[in-house]
Amino acid sequence: MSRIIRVGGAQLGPLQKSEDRKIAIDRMISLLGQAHADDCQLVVFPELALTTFFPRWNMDDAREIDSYFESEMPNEATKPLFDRAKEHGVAISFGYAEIAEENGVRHHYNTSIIVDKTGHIVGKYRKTHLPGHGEFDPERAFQHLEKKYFEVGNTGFRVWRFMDGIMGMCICNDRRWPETYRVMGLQGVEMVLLGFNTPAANSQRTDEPPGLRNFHNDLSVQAGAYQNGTWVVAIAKAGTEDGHELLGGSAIVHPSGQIVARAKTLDDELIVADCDLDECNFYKETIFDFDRHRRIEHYGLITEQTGVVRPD
Ligand code: CDT
Repeated sequence: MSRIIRVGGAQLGPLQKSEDRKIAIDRMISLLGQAHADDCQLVVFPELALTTFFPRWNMDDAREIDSYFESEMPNEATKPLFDRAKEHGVAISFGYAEIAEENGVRHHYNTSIIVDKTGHIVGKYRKTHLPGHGEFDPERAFQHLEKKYFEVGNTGFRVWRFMDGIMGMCICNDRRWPETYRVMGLQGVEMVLLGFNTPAANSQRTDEPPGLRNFHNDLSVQAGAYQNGTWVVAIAKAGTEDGHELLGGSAIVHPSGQIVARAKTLDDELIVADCDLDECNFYKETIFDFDRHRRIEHYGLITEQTGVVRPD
């Protein structure tokens, strides 16, 4: 039985602060339509797809902050996207800012979901590695306040049996950490869906050479794919939002680590690849056959210790 999934990576161009959910959803529906016309079975959208990348703004008013969050999914704004995906029989994945009520307490998470072709949410992931800082930082060229607006996710890196394969998710900064992929790799992951919003400049090193941010993006997703024998679908929100540039470079990465589809613009753009999940097998059964080659007796520090402890 063939396990080829035609995947659409739906990069989004910029969303300005003044633009509402309807603008985002209309554009997502348009990309979904292109993907359906191209016979895609799964369409992956970016992190925080429904709004501008709001962690660049320092806000203290709780109502203003919450205006970027969704407390239900689907909701009035996103239902047309769910309906259209169901109508097309296409599965989707996208990120959004989530308010979750757990044991009577409200929590704020940076979340992404997998929605099957019948419109049901079958997987939810809450971002683990929150980058940036928790308070306004005047030393930075611009703010990245994810630690202020989000709590560390409580889902961990789960995987789901989905579309005849094993799928996982991570979000943006998670892609830079090898542990992210390895925890999913240990559960047999065959495709990692991930969205990102990456500022094109380094707020703490504005003289960084051009291209280095793109290089680090590629390095992270290509290494994660190869070292775990998995497809990685890495999709950006790109372009200039209220004067702040975000990287593009959305890519679909083969389990060999090679990029098989790549966005060329910083705007709404669909990239497509036929992803054969069986192509993971060679890597999982040879060089990265974990069962034969991993040496966990030497890996204890990875879970026992967070920061660096140098020798005396
Ligand atoms: N959204 C997100 O996680 N962005 C981070 C920026 C890090 S710089 C503070 C990323 O890893 O791309």
